[in-house]
Formats: sequence, structure tokens, C-alpha cells
Amino acid sequence: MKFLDEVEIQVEAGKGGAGCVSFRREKFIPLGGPDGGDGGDGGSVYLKASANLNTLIDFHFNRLYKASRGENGKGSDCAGKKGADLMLEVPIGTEIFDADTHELIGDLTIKDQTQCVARGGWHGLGNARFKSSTNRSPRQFTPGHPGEARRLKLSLKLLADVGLVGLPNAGKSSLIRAVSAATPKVADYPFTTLQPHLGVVRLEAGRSFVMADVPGLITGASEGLGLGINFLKHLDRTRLLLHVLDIQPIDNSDPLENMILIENELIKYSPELAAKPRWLILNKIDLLSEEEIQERMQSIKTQVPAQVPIFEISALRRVGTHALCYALGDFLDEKIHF
Ligand SMILES: Nc1nc2c(ncn2[C@@H]2O[C@H](COP(=O)(O)OP(=O)(O)OP(=O)(O)O)[C@@H](O)[C@H]2O)c(=O)[nH]1
Ligand SMILES: [Mg+2]
Repeated sequence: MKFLDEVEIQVEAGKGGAGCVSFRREKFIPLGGPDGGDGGDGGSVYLKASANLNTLIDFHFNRLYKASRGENGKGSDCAGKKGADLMLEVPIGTEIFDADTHELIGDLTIKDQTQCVARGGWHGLGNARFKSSTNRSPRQFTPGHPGEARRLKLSLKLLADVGLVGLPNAGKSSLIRAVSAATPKVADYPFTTLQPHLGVVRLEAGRSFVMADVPGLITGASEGLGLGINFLKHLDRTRLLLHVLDIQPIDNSDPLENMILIENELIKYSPELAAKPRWLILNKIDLLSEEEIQERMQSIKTQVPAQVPIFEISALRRVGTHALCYALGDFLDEKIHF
């Protein structure tokens, strides 16, 4: 499925139905009074957070959404039917803005949370309402009110507990594949991952968390180079970042320099994101001997604050991934602090 995280749409609520002007006309009942019913309210437009969606792509093809208008009132004191509401499903994590004023209208972060984005027009009144002792055959009625119409900007920020950052090829997608049922493509070339993927990591019954894999970052990412920057906003709502570092890069680059590069890009892009707790994950340990791993670990440790946890894993061979997931679970459950 194609991924889209920003879209503009137009929503229009239904107009209220007009009130009716009518008089009772029945055999043997002379001078029947007014019996024009009220119109029905117009339908409203709602957005609802659905757990089954993770992209706004459906809104790309259809930009105009209208709820039904209310029916006009009828004779014999019959009110018109209310216009049907329109319920549009969006992914959890969708922020709703008024596209013209940029005002934040709502943020749907909980499953089934709904937000009214255009209220249906109020119904008009039928002439029966205007009957009084001085006016027994009123011809007044009111038309229905127009429904609200507005342009909306929908902006999706995925909801995940743990986010993965790192250079292309570091093994981020391999890690999420190793620990969850998510299946982003894995390949030995940069920018294999072109869109964010979410994976649910299940520890045991009732204990799970969500991990987000986003495209890799490169030097200059914070100025817009590569793809990664477009997707970093999806990490805004995470509680913890894993910096995945390849300790034996295929291009023979220096892991230590690579690590510093990503750290700098993160700080440049967003100091808030960079201030989140971050763990260092040394990946691909299967490619090195124990001595080589320790050697690299020592040089890396000189550049990493002492309180930053460092994990050694092989995403490919699933070495160390189990322990990592349990440590993540404990951190998210606030059993451990760093
Ligand atoms: N030997 C070894 N190779 C690994 C390991 N983890 C990942 N790889 C390989 O490294 C390459 C890149 O892995 P990906 O998971 O696609 O890397 P990525 O970080 O998602 O890369 P982008 O999506 O391009 O940002 C693939 O060829 C993987 O098979 C590992 O633990 N050991
Ligand atoms: Mg990837």
C-alpha cells in the first residue's frame, strides 16, 4: 500500500431541511389549522481513528466529502428526516488542522476516537410552530441553515513507542523483522525502506509495544538530503529511540564516524527528538570476532555518554534481539530508568 502522511480535503456538512407551510384539509373539518412540519437537521462530518489504517492515501483520490442534507418538513405535522452523518476513517495518530487558519482542530490518538469536523445545518421550522391566538393561519416558516464547510489538512504522525534511526543499510528493517511480524523489505543497498513501517513486538500475553522503522538518514538529512528527514516526524511521539549502528559497514566506513554523523543530524533536525532517551544498538556482530567487537566497542564508548545503554546484536541471526526487546519492555513499563 502506498504511504501518504499529508493531505488536504474539503468537508461539507448537510444543509438543514426547510420547514413546511401546510394546512390541514380534511373532509368535515373546516378551517383546519396549520400542520407544516419542521425540516430535518443536516448530517455532520466526523473523522474517526481506525486501527486498520496506517496511511492517508485513500484521501488522495477523493478530496470532497459531503454529508447528506436534511429533508424538508411535510404536511400533517411530519418532520423531515435528519440527513445521514458521514464518518470518515483515518489512521490513529492523525492531526486535523483547519487548512485556512492552521488551527489544530483535533488529534486522534486513541482507537475509535471521533471528532466532528463540520456540523450539519440546523433544521427550518414549519408553519405549525408559528400558530398563535392572533395568527391562526400563519404562512411563516424558516429555511434550513447551511451546514459548515471547511478545508482540512490531515497530517499523520504515527504512534509508536520505540523508533529506529540510523544510516541506510544499518539493519533497521532487519531488526524490526527479527522482533515483530512486520515485513519491510531488506536488501544490501541504501534506501531500501522508502516509507515508515510499524511492528508490534509481543513479549508475553498482554505485554507488547510498537516499533517504528523509518527510512535511513544521511549527512545533510536535516537540510533535506535523502529521504529520512521527511519521515522523522513519525518518531516525534515515540518514548525512546534506538540508534542502529552497523559495526562492519560494507563500504568500510568507520562506525564511530557514522555514529557521530547520525547524532549530529538528529540534533540539527530537532533538538526535542535528540533529547529523547536513545540507546545505541551495535548491529551485525556476527561479522566480527569477539576481540574485534570489543575493540570497536572500546573506541565507541569513548564518544558515548556513560549512561547510554549499548546493546550488541545480530538482527540477521537474531542474537541479542530477545534481550533487547525485554529491556525495551522494562523501560516502557518504567521498571528500569536510564
Ligand atoms: N551479517 C549481517 N547482515 C545484516 C544484519 N542485519 C542486517 N544485515 C544486512 O544488511 C543489509 C541492510 O539491511 P536493512 O535491514 O535493509 O537495513 P536498513 O537499515 O533497513 O536500510 P535502509 O532501509 O536502506 O535504511 C541487508 O543486506 C541485511 O541482510 C546482521 O545482523 N548481520
Ligand atoms: Mg530499511
